[in-house]
Amino acid sequence: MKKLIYLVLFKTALLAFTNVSALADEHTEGVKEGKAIDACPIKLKTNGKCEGEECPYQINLPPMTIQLPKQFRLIENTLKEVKNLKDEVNKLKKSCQDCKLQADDNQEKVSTEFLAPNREVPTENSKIEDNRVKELQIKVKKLSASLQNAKKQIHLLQSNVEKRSLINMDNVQSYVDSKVENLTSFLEILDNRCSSECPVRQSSSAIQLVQRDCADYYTAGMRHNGIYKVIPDPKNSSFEVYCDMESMGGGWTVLQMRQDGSINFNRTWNDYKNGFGNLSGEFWLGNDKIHLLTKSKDMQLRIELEDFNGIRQYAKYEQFYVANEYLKYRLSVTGYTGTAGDALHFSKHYNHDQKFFSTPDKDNDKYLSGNCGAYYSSGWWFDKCLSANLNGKYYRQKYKGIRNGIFWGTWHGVSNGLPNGYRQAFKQVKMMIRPKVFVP
Ligand SMILES: [Ca+2]
Repeated sequence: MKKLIYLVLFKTALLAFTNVSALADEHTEGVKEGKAIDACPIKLKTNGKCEGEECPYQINLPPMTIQLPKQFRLIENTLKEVKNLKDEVNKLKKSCQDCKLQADDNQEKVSTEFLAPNREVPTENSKIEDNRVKELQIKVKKLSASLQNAKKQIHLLQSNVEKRSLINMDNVQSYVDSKVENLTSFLEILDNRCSSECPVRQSSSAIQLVQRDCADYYTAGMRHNGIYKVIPDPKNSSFEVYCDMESMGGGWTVLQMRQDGSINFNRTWNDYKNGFGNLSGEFWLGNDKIHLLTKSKDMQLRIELEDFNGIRQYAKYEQFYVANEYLKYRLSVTGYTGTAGDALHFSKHYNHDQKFFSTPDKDNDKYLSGNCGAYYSSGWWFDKCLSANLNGKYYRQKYKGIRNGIFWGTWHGVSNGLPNGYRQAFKQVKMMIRPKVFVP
């Protein structure tokens, strides 16, 4: 019964094969002839012994070629592409792995360089690394603390050095000043001793005729304004001065006069030392002469000012003295009274008292960044730089720009400023001295 079933199955398979073959033959003419040459290549034979009714059979089929539709070509190409892609992916995968290995290597190197001197025992290694990191952290903290400390020390030293240099400069300056003053007073004592003890000079009638300043002439009866010859110091030669015998009781020796701008006051140290201008017009008497006049007697100073609105005011100082050239003609001025205001002692930062004389060619001022004399085109006892300057440029009307004109910082309206940035100008300025003890 089973044999019959197998036979039917075999026949069906053979029929199916024949059908397929026929189908194939319809499409390919060339193959038809080749198939005719190999006649009946299908073989069926028994294979081994039968066991009961069941017998094994073996069927041999010839090699088979099946023509597939065109679309299968696409599948082939796709398969090729898939293969190529697979290769690419594999390559990339490998190179990625290489990269990762390299990266890991580097990381390891870096970490070992800084943290792990001992690589043999990884477990102990990490502990050692931790300790070393802690040590380093402590060291860094210590170093930063000592750096902070050093920085503080440097700042302290710097400020000390600055203080010391300032103190030293002041010390040196005051030391030199005091020495020169001692010498000056010693010379004066010698002078006085000589004039009192020297019989020749005492008997000289010429000395009694000497007028030391305009006050002496006034006392001697002279009442006219004009030029007189004075000898404030017997050791020095005589020189001419302009005497104001009419203003404010008379007896005034005039040190400076501005009235028309005819004389240029932008002058050198030597010009201010010796004096310049015209005694009957505008002039500066000269610092050496002013020194001698203020040295011979205690002098008071009177400053008279008049602006172009016809306003006249004055400033009077009870004590006025100008030191010698060695002391850079240092100004001593105190005891203000008057109407014009105390511009010589304007403020803590602008104070002309005890200041040296400066000129455009000689910087003795307190202004560290430059020369006030050059900046304000005149000689004066500049501070840093000025609240008063009677030797400034003579402007015939209010002016703009640098305040290099004749200036008096306490003049009415000066602190508020003129409209449009204009500056005050002065028509007339006069500086004159008279002995404190003078009685008109
Ligand atoms: Ca200066």
